[in-house]
Amino acid sequence: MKRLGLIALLAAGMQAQAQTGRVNVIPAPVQVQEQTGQFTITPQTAITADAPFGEVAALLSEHSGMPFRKAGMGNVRILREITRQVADSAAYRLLIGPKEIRIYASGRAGALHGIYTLLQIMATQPDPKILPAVAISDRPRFGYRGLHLDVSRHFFPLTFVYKYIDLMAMYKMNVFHWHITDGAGWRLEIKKYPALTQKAAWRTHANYMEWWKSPRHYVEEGNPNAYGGFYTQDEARAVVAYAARRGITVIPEIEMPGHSEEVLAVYPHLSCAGEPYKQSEFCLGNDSTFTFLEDVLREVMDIFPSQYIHIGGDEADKSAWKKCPKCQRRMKEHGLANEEALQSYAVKRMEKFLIAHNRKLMGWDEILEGGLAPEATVMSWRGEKGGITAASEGHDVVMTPGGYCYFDSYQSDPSTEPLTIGGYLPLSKVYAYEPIPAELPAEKAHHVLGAQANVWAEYMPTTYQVEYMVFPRMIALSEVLWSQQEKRGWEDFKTRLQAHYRLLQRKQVNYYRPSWQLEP
Ligand code: TNX
Repeated sequence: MKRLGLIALLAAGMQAQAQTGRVNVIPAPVQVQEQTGQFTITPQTAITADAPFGEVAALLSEHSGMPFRKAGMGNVRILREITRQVADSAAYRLLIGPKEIRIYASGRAGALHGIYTLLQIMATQPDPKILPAVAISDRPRFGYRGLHLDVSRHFFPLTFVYKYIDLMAMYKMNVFHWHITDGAGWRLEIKKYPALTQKAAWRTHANYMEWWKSPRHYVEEGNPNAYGGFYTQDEARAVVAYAARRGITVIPEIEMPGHSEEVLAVYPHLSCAGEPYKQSEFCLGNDSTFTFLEDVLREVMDIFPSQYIHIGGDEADKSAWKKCPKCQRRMKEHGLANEEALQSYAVKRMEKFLIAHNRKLMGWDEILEGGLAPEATVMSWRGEKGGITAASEGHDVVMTPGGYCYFDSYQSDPSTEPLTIGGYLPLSKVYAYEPIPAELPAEKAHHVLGAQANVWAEYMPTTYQVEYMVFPRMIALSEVLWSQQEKRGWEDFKTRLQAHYRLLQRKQVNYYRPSWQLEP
């Protein structure tokens, strides 16, 4: 009996040992030293923090269930340390030992990154209460690590926006680009222009692909056949605060001059023809257009404290301006040689307005055409060319080239996948992306702030589908953007990723399960 008891005890010990897996952090930290031993979370485990990190500690407590003790000793400690190792305010050190967990950071961003690494280790372990001992030192490579969401083509509820932000934070993504307006529906309450949400947010078909082929009709909110929705200003403010608490900046995008059918449907006097459904672009010869846009941006800036305001600028069809006497008059008046120059005039005018309000303009790479606004930041989406040009001219750039960053494309053999807009972007290709183009002179490389994946929702009618398209590709992008180049390795990433499927399952994410045999 006695011997059996000993064997049982040994077996139990071995089992506990076997339950501790490897440390599988994504994005890969600068340094990971795995050690022997483990930390076991018990009901006695508690968090304490140096004064500047009280809020970070509260967040860790909310996500982990471990209590936060404002005064007194806890064995999970978030400490302010100003040494060379964590001089960068986004850097941190995380030490998991048998008796204590310690996070060191010099700034709030670093402390947040530390707690997310800890939460990730918990969520990827077989038993989230038994953590392997480890010493991690870490800091980011790029300062802009973005993910976008189109809520116009299909509307996604607030609860999903929160989930999206939570998942971004888990992978240290730090910019949420919220595409809140487009031809398929306006999604933000604007007090001065109520028709934008009483009508331009509601259309006749739930499915975008059916709707855009039919005469484009918007209906009043409350119509029994209306599909759509919008966020109130209070809701958008709550999203901004929720994201900020997790280290994420929300950049709003208000589309202009193109992709604006929904506005012109309810305020037709802002189009060249003065009629709805005739064109997608604002009339740029009309002063009311600028009044409208400035009024809208004033309310937008009041909600979103981000340094950048994204004004779109993509895919404007210039033919209506060619036929419009007001646009032609404006061109003459300002010596603008063609319609591209007219668009450039409008973008520069918006930039002046934003700068006067202490903000910066960001736009899609079409804003290069006809001359870039003096301080604009360019989002390079039609390949890397626009980004290279802008950075060479000394402008800041965010890379989002379609071939690497468009998560609306197929991630596997199309015959086995739900319908998408097209293109092929397997996980391995996202992982292979290098945001600094080889052609860019080295002394201009600092203009590449980072990169972003775009999630256009034409073919994503549900949040379930959005999750499927974003995961695990966003996880690969997070490593591209955060990890030092020499720390990146596809085989090692794939091994670590296996443990992250556990995290995605625990968070009820509908991710795509890659079939490695099919991957090139
Ligand atoms: C181009 S990317 C667009 C979007 C579409 C997307 C589909 C960009 C600036 N404009 O309006 O949704 O392609 O991939």
